[in-house]
Amino acid sequence: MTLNEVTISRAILEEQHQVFLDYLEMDAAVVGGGPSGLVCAALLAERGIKCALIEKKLSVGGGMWGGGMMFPRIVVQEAARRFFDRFGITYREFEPGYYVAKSVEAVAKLTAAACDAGVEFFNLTAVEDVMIRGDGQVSGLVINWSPVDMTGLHVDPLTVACTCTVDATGHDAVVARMIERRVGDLQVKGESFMWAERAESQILEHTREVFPGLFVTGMAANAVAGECRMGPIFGGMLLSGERAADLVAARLGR
Ligand code: 48F
Repeated sequence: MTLNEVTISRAILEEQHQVFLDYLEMDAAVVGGGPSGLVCAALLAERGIKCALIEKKLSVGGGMWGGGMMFPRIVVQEAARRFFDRFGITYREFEPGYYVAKSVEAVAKLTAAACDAGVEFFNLTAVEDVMIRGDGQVSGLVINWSPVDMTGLHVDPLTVACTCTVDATGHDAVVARMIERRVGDLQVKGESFMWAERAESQILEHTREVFPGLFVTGMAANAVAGECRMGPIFGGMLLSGERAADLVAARLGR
């Protein structure tokens, strides 16, 4: 066999073109591939829900790679240890109730779980706006290539339709803020000071549908609520991703 460069190009273009066409309409779009988004997308796809994860960076993983202050270790508490077991993430008990794992392994295993479940990944793709029509629901996302966004090129975007959208964009709550700017009834209060116990215990309450068709998870949920931040303890992110998946599935009747 002699390798043909054009065949390689054709394989990539035809395959991704078909996938893109297929995902112009989907059940759920998760915006942001940090820990909460990865868990949410994986658990949605596991239920057979057609779900895409849209990530503006080259790689998914968000703030998990860096552990705490670039020491590549993360901690979860007892309430979330089951996620380490479920996703096959190696860990050790540091003190009763505190479990420590490698951040790189955690990202890799969550990503692998999402792949295995059937999540379709659109990386290097930035969500720059939402579609809201007469029914007042978020019914689609306006997307563009991240390099277009980063370089400020004047290139019009494309739009995908989704029944449910999950804002998993972390501390900036990017999607919620897009709506806040133009619609009065959604307020993004912004995250509050570091207080791990409070932030972790409140996050499930803040993980909810904040606007018709828009759910928030992870730090985006705490940011919308004006809740505290928690630093490199990640149990709340995993639990929140699971809660968001439950809420979206219920909305979709699945
Ligand atoms: O920040 P991030 O990891 O979100 P998270 O799941 O987890 C927070 C933790 O990492 C940590 C913490 C808790 O322990 O405090 O910070 O809430 O990941 C958010 C992802 O969203 C992407 C961004 O690149 C990152 O990977 N993102 C942000 N804006 C957009 C986006 C956008 N407009 N379009 C697509 N992706």
